[in-house]
Amino acid sequence: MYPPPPPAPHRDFISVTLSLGESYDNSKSRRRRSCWRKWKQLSRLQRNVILVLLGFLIICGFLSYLQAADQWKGLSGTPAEEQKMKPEVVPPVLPAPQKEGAKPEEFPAIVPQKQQRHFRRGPPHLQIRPPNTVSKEETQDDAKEKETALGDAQQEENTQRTIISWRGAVIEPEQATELPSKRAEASTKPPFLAPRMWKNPGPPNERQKGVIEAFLHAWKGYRKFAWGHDELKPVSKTFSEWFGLGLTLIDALDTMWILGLKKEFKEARNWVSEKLDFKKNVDVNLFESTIRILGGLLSTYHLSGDSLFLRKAEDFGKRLMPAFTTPSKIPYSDVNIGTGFAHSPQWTSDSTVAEVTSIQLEFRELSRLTGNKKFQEAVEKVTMHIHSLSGKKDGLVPMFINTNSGLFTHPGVFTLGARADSYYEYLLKQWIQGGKKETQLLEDYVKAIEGIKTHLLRHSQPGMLTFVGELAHGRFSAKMDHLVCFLPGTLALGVHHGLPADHMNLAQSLMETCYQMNRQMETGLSPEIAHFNMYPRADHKDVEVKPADRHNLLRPETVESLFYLYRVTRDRKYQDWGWEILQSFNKYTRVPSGGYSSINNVQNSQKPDPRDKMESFFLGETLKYLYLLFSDDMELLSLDTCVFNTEAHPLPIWAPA
Ligand code: DMJ
Repeated sequence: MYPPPPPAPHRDFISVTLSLGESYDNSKSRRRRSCWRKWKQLSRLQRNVILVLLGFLIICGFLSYLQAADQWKGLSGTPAEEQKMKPEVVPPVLPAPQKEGAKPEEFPAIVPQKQQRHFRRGPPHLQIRPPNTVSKEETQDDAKEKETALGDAQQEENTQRTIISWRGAVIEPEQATELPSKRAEASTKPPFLAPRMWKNPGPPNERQKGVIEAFLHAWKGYRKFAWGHDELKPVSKTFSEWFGLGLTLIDALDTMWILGLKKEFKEARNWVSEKLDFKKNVDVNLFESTIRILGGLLSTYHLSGDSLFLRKAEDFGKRLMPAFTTPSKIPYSDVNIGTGFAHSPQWTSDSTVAEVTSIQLEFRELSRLTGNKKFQEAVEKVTMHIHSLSGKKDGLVPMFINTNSGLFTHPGVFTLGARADSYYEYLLKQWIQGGKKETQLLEDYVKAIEGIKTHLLRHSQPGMLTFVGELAHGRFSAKMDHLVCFLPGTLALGVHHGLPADHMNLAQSLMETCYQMNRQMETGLSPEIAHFNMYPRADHKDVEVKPADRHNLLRPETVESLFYLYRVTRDRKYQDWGWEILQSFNKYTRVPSGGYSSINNVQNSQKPDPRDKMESFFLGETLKYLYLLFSDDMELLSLDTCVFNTEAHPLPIWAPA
């Protein structure tokens, strides 16, 4: 046999036992079975102890579930899961909308909400969400919310706009598409008071038509030779600049609205929309720009409902705020609206008392409309400060105040004319604006009127005209600025709002005097300053004028007071006096090519000598008051719903009595 076959290799075997039909089973049933086996192996005692423990744990769990559910309900009224999903609350940017007539101290304070705590478990770093992601998400959500809010606000505002009509004509929504600042809008809608302040009047009467004709003549000159500039120089057919902000145009906006000059208003509105830019390196006088520009924009907003004017007013108001950054908080006289640099005049660190106390109506209203309290706070600090300041004489204030020390300077000189006049006017008007609640303003006003009676009131010879003179270090001067002729109107306004009847007697006597200051001049127009004759002399008249004071700047004060006197007494003589004055303006100050000019000599009807300047207040105030004086409609800008600022711009009374 061939060699034998090699031995079979040695093989190792692993024995694997497969139990067929019985696979690896970790199923619940198997686990249950083995648990059951173990349970069975326990003694009876062990089993009972476990059962008791289990029962106890179940009861505890159920009770704590009930308690937690109650707490969640109490907190949110929403299920706990929903509560977890809520985004974090963002602190409010502005206070909630204010109620009309709310006192400043009643305004809700801005209380930033506490950041919610995170109750997630884990190491601290896990609790901090990545800032980018969070802010992005939140910003998007916020943006969406704001968009919706703005949309709603705009829709509602548009609805309101369609209610406002121009003498019956519905205002086109496209005239008023711009919104006030997003900040103001997103959190509080401006309380829109035009419907209360402004009701469409009937057609103008003959005298009112005379005013419209005068306005259109003045506007013709401004439009042709000075469009978009501050003042018309009607004789030289050019313009002059003061602030470079279209002063006459802004001052005249609400007059055009009131006179029903739709075409002119629309054209001026377009200029404001397209050309008026406050981003300008220019110094403005705080007082003059507040009463004319801020006041003009605010009242035009109220009359027209066009939020363009509110947006502009807010922008301008913010640019004026640096004026208040003085050590005493008494504002500087001037501020650069482009750079924010505020300062006193070069020769002094004083401000004028009338100037720092006659910006309150406008700033307070701006705060009410925008929800931004800083405007109101700044001006009310000034009011409070002057209220408690020593150096007054029975309520009469000196003319200057220092911006560093906050003290009156040049004490001992008292006048109702330039540099002090509108201090008295704004005491009363703020009291009216605020709904007659700020009694300290009223007290200061009433006290001052008593001070006037005691120290400044005299009678002239031979006509016994009552006039308001001046006091300088105990010496009386029989000098009265035409500016003082605001006083009869202010006194009458006070009486209309419930002040003592003897104020009305004084108002009527002073009104007569102011009329005579016009009447006794050859031109029928008042000089800038009059001197009264106090001693009986055969060849002397009651009113005398010095050569340096014979000019007339087309000022409004006499016709302003005539308006109030007529509203309060309904005595037609006041309308007639106003009509005479309008005739005189037409005869001696009208420039044929367009516009009216201030004149140098009210005592020479042959040669009144034009000064070649039409002040913005001729359109803002003088013609407006004449138009209102000639109206028999007491509801036309009623004294019960609005208060005129010192530049004749009507602002709403917050809570009429
Ligand atoms: C206007 O600017 C205001 O009426 C101000 O109060 C005084 N001066 C002029 C008008 O005369």
